[in-house]
Amino acid sequence: MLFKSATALLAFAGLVAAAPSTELKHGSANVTSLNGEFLVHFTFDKVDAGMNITLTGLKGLTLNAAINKTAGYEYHIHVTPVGPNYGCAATGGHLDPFNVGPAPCNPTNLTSCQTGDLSGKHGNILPTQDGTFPTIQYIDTQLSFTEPANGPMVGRSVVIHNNGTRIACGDLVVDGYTAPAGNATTTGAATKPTGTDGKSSATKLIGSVALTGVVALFMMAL
Ligand SMILES: [Cu+2]
Repeated sequence: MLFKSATALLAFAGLVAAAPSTELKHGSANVTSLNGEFLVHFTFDKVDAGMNITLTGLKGLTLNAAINKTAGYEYHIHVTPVGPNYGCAATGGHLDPFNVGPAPCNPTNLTSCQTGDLSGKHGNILPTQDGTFPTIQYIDTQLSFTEPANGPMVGRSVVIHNNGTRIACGDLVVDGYTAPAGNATTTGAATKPTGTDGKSSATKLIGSVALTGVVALFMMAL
């Protein structure tokens, strides 16, 4: 009888432990401008080595528009979302949770690079005659949807520059993440997202309480 209820409890614990997790795995950004003259689509996928990033140039990054034709276009993750009417100024500075500052990024020494300085680490977008380019793909080893606690990727934006000027921007939308109400971040030192953590911690707590009960019942049965 006792063993029977322990089995039932174990089955219950298994069900609780199997509750769906809300791990953040994928994000994307449509980086554009108010008049739609520029459009680059970004994707961000969590992988073991960091963040797998792709860029597809759909429109506008032309040789003709590039002020510095050999340097091309810089682009970064900025700390805050895009403002009304594609106000790229509202996006604040670069994501820089380790306070590296604006010194030039040396891609062979990542400690010299701001976390959000994607073009500093991986190279500028080179302009093309018609302004489109096929998918560029790389893995960034510094970026994470959840770390560091004071500067993860959630709630950010992506901005493309032409010789310094912000020409296009878009919110970095992370699947499964909802910004905590009233948490308008204005610096790189963002608070840790709490949108999904609370739920998963509660689930884990219920799971461990149930397991503790099972262990106690087994010990009584012995
Ligand atoms: Cu920027």
